[in-house]
Amino acid sequence: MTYTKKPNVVIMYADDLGYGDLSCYGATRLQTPHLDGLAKSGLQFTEGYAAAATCTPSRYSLLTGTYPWRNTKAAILPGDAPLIIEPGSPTMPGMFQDAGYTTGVVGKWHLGLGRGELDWNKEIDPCPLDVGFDYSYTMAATNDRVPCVYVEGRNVDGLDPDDPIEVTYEDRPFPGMPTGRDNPELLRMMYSHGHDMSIINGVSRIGYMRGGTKALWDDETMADVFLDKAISFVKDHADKPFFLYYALHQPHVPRIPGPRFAGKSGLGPRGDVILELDWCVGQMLQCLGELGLGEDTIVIFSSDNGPVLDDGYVDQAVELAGDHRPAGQLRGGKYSMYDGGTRVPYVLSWPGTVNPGKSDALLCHIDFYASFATMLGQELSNDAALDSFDVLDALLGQSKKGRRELVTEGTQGKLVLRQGNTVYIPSYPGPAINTNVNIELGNSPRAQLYHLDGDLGQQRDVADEYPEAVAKLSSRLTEISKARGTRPGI
Ligand code: NG6
Ligand code: CA
Repeated sequence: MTYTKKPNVVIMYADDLGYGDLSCYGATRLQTPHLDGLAKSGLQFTEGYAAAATCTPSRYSLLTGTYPWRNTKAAILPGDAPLIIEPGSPTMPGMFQDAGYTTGVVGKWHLGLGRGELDWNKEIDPCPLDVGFDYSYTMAATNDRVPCVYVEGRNVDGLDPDDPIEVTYEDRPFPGMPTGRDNPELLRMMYSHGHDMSIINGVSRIGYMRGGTKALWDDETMADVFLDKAISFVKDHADKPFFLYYALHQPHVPRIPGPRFAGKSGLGPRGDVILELDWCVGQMLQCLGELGLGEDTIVIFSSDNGPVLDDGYVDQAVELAGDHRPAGQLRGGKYSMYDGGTRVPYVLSWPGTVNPGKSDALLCHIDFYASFATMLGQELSNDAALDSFDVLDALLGQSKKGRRELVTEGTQGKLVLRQGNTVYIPSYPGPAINTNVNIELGNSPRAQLYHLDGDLGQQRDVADEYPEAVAKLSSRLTEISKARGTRPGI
């Protein structure tokens, strides 16, 4: 199938949303009508993966089409980390630019800024504008990391030059500035692990900052701020093709919903911000509809990694979860090598072109790059998208066949190989469970093998029964990890 028109592409990307967190993926304690509607109008994938079980690596792969562990810097970054994508190197947004699109990123960035020792009071170089985006309005890292300010293009938004910002990730609090550790009486949400440094808006974060008072974000309005910027971008570029990466911050910690959603889910702040996320998606879909762009726009929704309940704040996520299972029937969650770490909600809609339905094609976010390059007739250079597969037919529902094999990453460098329905987890040192977050990580002194057919929850390790399969998968994983890339033709 060839596509003569150039559809807009909007990727809405949640932060730490699990496979079981949406009602269209089986949640019953939460209702997510806008996302359910999107899934109903498009293709709902049941075997869609993020490339990694944490944010930075996963987003790195989304934008570069390359496995994150090929770049040793692609680990959870501090808020003052340098940009880990080389300016001028091939990226998916850059490919969209080459195809004549205007490109934008709004929301969570977490891929680093500058070249190190960044002065937040000067022009930020490099930034998203140097790796394929025409427009950017982001938070530098995460909502639990300083600096708690928005960055528009090369500048901190709303910064008063007379009140410069200072940021450090060394264990060096600014004299006289309160911290969660020393001033718990100032906190409106207590930390449970980590997150005991600078206090911003009554919430202690990771890292220390001082100054920039007028530029500080307000957690309650963050959803509205990002939504407004995302909608303005769409409106401003409605008359020609655009690519928007709308990286929503929910339901990452600290979970602080706007007043309309506070207390509405019955599951505490984590549930409330999922309702808020769903509403934001609904607003974006409504905007596209009102502009008459419905049939001209591919809308994708997914999440950067699996779910976690207690990720460092006492917000009752564990106590109020009841029988809600954020990873659905999958084992593990965020940080985990089990499927709960990387298998995520994954929906694509293109009304009028893609027939609604469900698909169990094996897909990964890493594949958008090569797939959309094919859709747009863009050639990929030899150093681009090193692990991205053209699965366009599966993405658009023309085929049920996606990838045959996929490598996912738990925490840094801990790789898992899925081939067909078989999952191989090598032996890795380390604790079986991260007791802070209470998630099974998948570390074991012995290699593990699971057949997902009939064992979706990875409960029956069959490694002992299939030693030959284990040996083969082990050498294949070594081969993949030593190769320059896996994309056919490179
Ligand atoms: C961890 C943080 C966690 C979260 C995560 C990044 C602690 C104890 N934990 O180091 O709260 O911020 O990093 O999440 O500090 S991610 O979704 O961006 O990968
Ligand atoms: Ca995340």
